[in-house]
Amino acid sequence: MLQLVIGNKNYSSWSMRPWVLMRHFGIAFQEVKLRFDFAPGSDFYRELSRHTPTGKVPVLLIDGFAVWDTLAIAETVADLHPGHAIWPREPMQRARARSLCAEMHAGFGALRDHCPMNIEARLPEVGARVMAEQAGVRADLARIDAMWSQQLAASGGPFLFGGFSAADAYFAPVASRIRTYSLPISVCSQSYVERLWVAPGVSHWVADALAERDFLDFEEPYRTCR
Ligand SMILES: N[C@@H](CCC(=O)N[C@@H](CS)C(=O)NCC(=O)O)C(=O)O
Repeated sequence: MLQLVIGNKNYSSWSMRPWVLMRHFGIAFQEVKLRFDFAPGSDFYRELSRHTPTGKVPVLLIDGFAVWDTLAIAETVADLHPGHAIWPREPMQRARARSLCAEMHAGFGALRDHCPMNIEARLPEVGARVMAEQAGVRADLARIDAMWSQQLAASGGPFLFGGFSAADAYFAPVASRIRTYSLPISVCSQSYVERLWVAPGVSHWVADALAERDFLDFEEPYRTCR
């Protein structure tokens, strides 16, 4: 049995990726949601420590055997389900998809720091301020825009490598940030954001996130009232 340990759906960008991926491909799994609480010794960390030494979600449990870190989970899901094109089938395209995911995994720190995922929020004024003040965010966004535009032109869309793949699951939280903060991107990339938003796995996660209504002050650096 597959179980996926995740955090709050409104906030947990890393949890979103494997959840969306498995849901998109119709891979059955049980969701185990742990409410975010990053205080030392919290229930979140205590429960998580049963599965991973990292103190971070997501964790995939295969009959109780733990796989942690999103990239490892994506690779493991692909291993477990070779019948699904989790990665593009063509080897060079697969290599490119892995490059983009690794780039996301290791990078875009300014965007992540200044525009944390908050699916429910609409914060265009914060986005405008961050774009004006943070060169790092502008650089991250420019790279994402270029990456998506090149990839969509090469593949013909509708997703980065044609059909939905791990790469699209990887960028779903970026699409969320672009929407929440109204970050300016090209028409081509914006239309990709809108397609991604209504893709089956992504739209299910978003619906759950909107229904969650579990707002946490430490995840809300920009909102003073709701
Ligand atoms: N590299 C990890 C990052 C996971 C991560 O940072 N998860 C956050 C939630 S989105 C978390 O669990 N944070 C808890 C903490 O930092 O203590 C992955 O790819 O899964």
